[in-house]
Order: sequence, then C-alpha cells, then structure tokens
Amino acid sequence: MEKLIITAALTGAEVTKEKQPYLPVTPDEIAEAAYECYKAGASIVHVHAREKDGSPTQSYEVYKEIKEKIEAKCNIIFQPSTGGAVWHSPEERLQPVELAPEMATLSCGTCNFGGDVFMNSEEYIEKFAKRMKELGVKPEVEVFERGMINNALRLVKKGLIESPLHFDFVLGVPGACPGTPDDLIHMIRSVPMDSTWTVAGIGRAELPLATMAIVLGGHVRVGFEDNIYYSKGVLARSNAQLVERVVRIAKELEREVATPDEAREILGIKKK
Ligand code: KMH
Ligand code: ZN
Repeated sequence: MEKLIITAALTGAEVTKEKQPYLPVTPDEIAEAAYECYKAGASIVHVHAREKDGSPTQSYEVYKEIKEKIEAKCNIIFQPSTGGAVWHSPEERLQPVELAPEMATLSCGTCNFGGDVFMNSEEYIEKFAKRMKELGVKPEVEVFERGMINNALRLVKKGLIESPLHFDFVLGVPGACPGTPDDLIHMIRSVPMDSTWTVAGIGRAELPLATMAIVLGGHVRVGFEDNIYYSKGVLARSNAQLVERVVRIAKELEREVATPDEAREILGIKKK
C-alpha cells in the first residue's frame, strides 16, 4: 500500500477563537501550526487566511505572507483554499491561485453548508480549473456530494483537469453528504480506479473515517477546520495533536506515513 498522506486543515473559514482558543489565525500562528504539523507527520497543509480581526479573507497578500512564512520553516506542501467563506465572490476566492502554489482546492459543485449555501456554478468551476491548469497547480477535487465526482470527470473530458485525479471527500457537513462508513465506501467506489483520495470527516466523523482511510489505502485530512475536539466535549490543544493521533493509528495498522516529497511523488506534483 502506498504511504499515507496526512493533510492538516489548520484554520478554515468558519471556526472562531471563541470556539477554539488554539485556532491559528495570524500568518505567524498559521506558519507555526503548519511547522508543528509537519514535525508530527503531515505532508500537506490546507490553508485559509484571516484578516487581523480574525475574519476570513482570500487576500493575495495575506496568502503570500503565509506561504513565505511556511516555506521558511519546512517543505510541507502548501495548499490554499479556493473555497474561502460562503460569502466570498469567485474572483476573491481565486486570488491565492495566482501564487502558483503546488496545489489548491477545487470544489466541484454547489451544496448546502450549515445554514448557508456553498455556491460553485459550472461556469466558475471551469474558470478555476482553467487558471489552475495555466499555472501548473494540482487541484484537490473537493467532493461534498456524490454528483460532484461526475462534475470533476466532465472537467477531465473538457481537458480542464488531468487524470489521475486527487479527491477530498468532505463528509459530515450539515446540509451535505453525511459522514458514515457507507457514505465513504460509496464515494470510493464512484471514482476512477487510478484516482487518489483523502477524507475529511467533519466533527465526530473525523476519527472513524480517518481510520477507515488508513485501512483502505486512502489518505487523511484532520485539523480545526473540520473538527475542534480531541474527544467528546474535550477541545484539542493543537492541530498537531490531531495529526499525531493519526500517525499513531497508522503505525498500529502498519501503514507508513509519507514525507512531503513522497506525497509529491504519489500525487504527481513537481516541486516548485
Ligand atoms: N469554507 C467552505 C465554504 C475549500 O477550502 O476549498 C469551503 C471550503 C472548501 O472550506
Ligand atoms: Zn477549506
């Protein structure tokens, strides 16, 4: 089985310091959290930027600062969000792609998102994919509902993204696909055989789905964007604490953990 790629989703757009006091929000805090996760065994860091007041931003400058600060500490793969927050415009959301990072997320459909709607029209999915292709950015296809897999496959047919695809099944978002074992199995069976996939279980779905992914040959995403707790009612002390647990489980299950360079090789990313 190929080595396990662990992604640390550090901040997200929705979590606040009030809910999770250890949430990294400034560029320095985000870079330090990325470094701690790298030392713990993460090979990708999924980043959402924040303004000084803590509100989510897709600002090119803030992402640039974060990227440079992370790169000064370690060679973890920098993966900015193009999802942003539900109220960001598509133009705002696309800004971090202009940094030509090694990877970026590409959400492939619209879904309910808590009490909101996460809008991804075909027109804008294609615009995002086209720009990523022009800049040599590997898309991580974000799948919140089963139909989004087919939207991604249509992009392949149109030549806007290239196989083998890398999917992130985001399961357990209120309003979108639940995070049960059956849901994960259905997603895995729905992607082309040559795909790679990771799973981001939301809230209490994080740990069981991560464990399934380790066993089934997938990859794992954990972090405060998806889950702020270590156990029921107990807040995690850091993103790295969540990464460390995945590393321990993988070790028990005899699945080796990938370094960032090994993750690049698995995902077909040329180091920039
Ligand atoms: N914050 C969500 C609305 C991504 O990062 O690409 C979208 C999101 C997906 O988090
Ligand atoms: Zn995100």
